[in-house]
Amino acid sequence: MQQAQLSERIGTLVTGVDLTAPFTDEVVEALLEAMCGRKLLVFRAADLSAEDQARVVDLFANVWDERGDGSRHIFVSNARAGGVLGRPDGLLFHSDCLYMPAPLAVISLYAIEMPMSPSPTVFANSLAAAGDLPPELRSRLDDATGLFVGGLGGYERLRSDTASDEAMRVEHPIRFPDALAGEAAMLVDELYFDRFVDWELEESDAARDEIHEHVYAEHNTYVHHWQVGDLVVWDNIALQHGRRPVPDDGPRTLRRVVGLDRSVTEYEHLTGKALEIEAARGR
Ligand SMILES: O=C(O)CCC(=O)C(=O)O
Ligand SMILES: [Fe+2]
Repeated sequence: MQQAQLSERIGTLVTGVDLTAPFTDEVVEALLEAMCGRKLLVFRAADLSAEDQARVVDLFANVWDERGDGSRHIFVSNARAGGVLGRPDGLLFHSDCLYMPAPLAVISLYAIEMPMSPSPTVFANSLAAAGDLPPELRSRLDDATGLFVGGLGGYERLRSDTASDEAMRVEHPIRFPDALAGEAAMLVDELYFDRFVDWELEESDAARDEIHEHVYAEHNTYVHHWQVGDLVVWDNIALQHGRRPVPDDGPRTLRRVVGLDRSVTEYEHLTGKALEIEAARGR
């Protein structure tokens, strides 16, 4: 197995591993170590099956059947019936499902078809950025709690005060434990983070802005330009991701398999029902 670093703080391109056969103990150990250190792995794998994709995710977390139909995958697509996130809009930086009691631990996307100029997915290492904060702000976050608001879709930021009653609301420690990294991450994203609990709103918004300057700094990000056959697997707690607008020049389809931390029980996460509603809305 060989690795090549993709950016200063995020990602490694893994080659020399056969994803269609069971992994040896040695490879499992190397992949866990790579995920811990680099937070995102890229594989180039032509014609990867959904089962093989799930076997990769299963190395890092319990595969979660998002739609609840036994298929264990969905499509992020502007072209497939039942696909999600298919609008041409960009997506604000986020970690998936921060508005749930149990956010996803791992996300994987496999590029099945890409348009002429595919819009990239951009990643930011919020865990690493915690170390760049001024010491005073950093130590204030140690025992801070965040309020997260959202739902499926995720094109626009909701605020707790104005969001509907149905919007999910949940509180998490800002320095959220990241089992894969073996250290605490920093959950302050653009999309779902509403505010620091018990801070003055003005102070909370100012801290959010200051944190984002560090999180989205160029040296702290990685831009993935998709090619058909790319499998990208990442730590959803350590990293945030966003998307530049999808150009209207053809089908863009990614097969998505996700995982929950091994300690999570089903009822702490979402059922497939909400996804069905979203797919029916055609987003
Ligand atoms: O379409 C993309 O580039 C990213 C989609 C996304 O946010 C997700 O699958 O969680
Ligand atoms: Fe996402």
